[in-house]
Amino acid sequence: MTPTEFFASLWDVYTKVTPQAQRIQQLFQSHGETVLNDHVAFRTFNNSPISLEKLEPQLEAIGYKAYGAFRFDSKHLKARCYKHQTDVDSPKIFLSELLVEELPQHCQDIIGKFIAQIPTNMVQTPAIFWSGKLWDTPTEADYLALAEHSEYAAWLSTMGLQANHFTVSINHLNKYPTIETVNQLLLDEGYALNQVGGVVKGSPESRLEQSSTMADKIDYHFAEGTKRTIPSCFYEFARRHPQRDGTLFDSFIEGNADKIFDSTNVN
Ligand code: OOG
Ligand code: NI
Repeated sequence: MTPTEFFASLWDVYTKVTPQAQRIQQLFQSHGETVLNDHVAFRTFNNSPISLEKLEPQLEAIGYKAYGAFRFDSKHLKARCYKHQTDVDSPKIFLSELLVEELPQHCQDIIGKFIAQIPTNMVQTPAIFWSGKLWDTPTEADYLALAEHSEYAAWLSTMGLQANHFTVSINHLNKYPTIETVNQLLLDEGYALNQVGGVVKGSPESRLEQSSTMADKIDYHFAEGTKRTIPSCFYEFARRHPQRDGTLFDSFIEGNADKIFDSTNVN
C-alpha cells in the first residue's frame, strides 16, 4: 500500500462522519487553494492488541518512522509522531494511546470488556487504521461513565480506530497565509472553533500555531437502544515556522496538543 492509498482510504472513512471537513476543503478550493495535509492523528488503548507498539509496524510498512515522543499526564496519554522517510510532502502522523491502568477501576473494567473482544492477532495490515470500533457498541451508561474521567476513552469507545482529524497545512495556502485569516474565514462561515486556552494554540516563537473546529456531531444508537448526539471527528489547521537553522519546525508541542484533544469533548 502506498501512502497515497493509505490517506485516500482514511479520508473516505473520516469524511463520512466529518462532513464539515469535506465542506471546508471545498471552501478553500473554491478560493483557488490547493489543500495539503500537515498531519493526521489516531487514538488507541495501551496494553491491548491495538496498542501503539502493535500498530507502529504498520506505519513502518508504508515507509514511516517515529521521530518524537510525548506525555500528557493529566489526560493519561502518551504519543509518538511519525514522518515518511523519503516523501517530505506526505502528511505526518500523530499516534497516541490511553494509559488505561491510570484510570479508576470502574473505567478499567469497562475498557477491559472492549479490549477482550479484540483478537490478539488483529493488527495485520495498514488497513487496521480505518477499522473503526473492534468491539460491541457500548452502553450509554458506560460511555457517560468513561466521559467523566476520560473524554478520550469515551470517544474511542464509540469511534474506534480511524483518523480523528486531518490537518490543513496553512503553509501551502496562498490567500489565507496566517492562522488568523484561516480562523476568520471559518468563523464567517459559521464553524465552531475549539476555544480551549484561546482559539490559536502556540505562537510563531514556539514555531507551531494550530487551531481546530469542534468535532462534528453524529446520532449514535447505544446498546440499551437509546440515542444521543455525540462528537465524531474534527478538522485542524496548522502553520509551521522556520527554526534558527531555517528549516521548518516539524514536530508537535505538548501544550498545544493537550488542548487539541479537547475538540472531541462531550462535556
Ligand atoms: C490528537 C491531538 C494532538 C496535535 O496536532 O497536536 C494533535 C488527538 O486529538 O487525538 O493532533
Ligand atoms: Ni493535530
